[in-house]
Amino acid sequence: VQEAVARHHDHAVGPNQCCSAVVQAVAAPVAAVWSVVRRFDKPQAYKHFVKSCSVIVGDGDVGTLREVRVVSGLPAATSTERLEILDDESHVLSFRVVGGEHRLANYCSVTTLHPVVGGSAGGGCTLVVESYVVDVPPGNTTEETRVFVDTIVKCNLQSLARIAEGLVRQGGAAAAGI
Ligand code: A8S
Repeated sequence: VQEAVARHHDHAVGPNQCCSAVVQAVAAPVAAVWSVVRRFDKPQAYKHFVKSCSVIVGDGDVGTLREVRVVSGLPAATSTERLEILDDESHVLSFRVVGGEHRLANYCSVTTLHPVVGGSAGGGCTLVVESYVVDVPPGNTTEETRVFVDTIVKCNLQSLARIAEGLVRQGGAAAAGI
């Protein structure tokens, strides 16, 4: 796990940028978690801050562009995002923010899934690692930016855990895509 995490989460961080990572344990096998994460066209399946999402170009492969509408109450309205990496073998997804009405310019994240050996759940457990790099918005500090984005990412990953664990409870291996 260490080696895979080091390889995928080593971001180049510019002078006015902020970088961080969030780790979430999920009591569901990698295949179940990946079935939710890999759907670049459906971030609203687990990201509660996403109101709706439409694909602008692409078929869900690398290069696909999506426009996300954000729920009210956040300092944001829309975000245009490009799929950079989708690796079904290594379970790596990365996207980059290329536009939209929000304050997180040049946001780029990488999400990787790692099987936990000897996990307690019958079908296995998963460690999700999500790291990001983003420009520090004018008027904010690096620390403020990290707290804001870490909070969003933590919410997303906790929701992802609940949904993947629910898939396994509901339909067992078949629903989990194993
Ligand atoms: C993600 C992660 C993040 C999304 C952020 C950090 C965002 O969608 C929200 C609020 C903002 O202010 C920026 O994986 C932006 O989606 C919820 C619109 C990009």
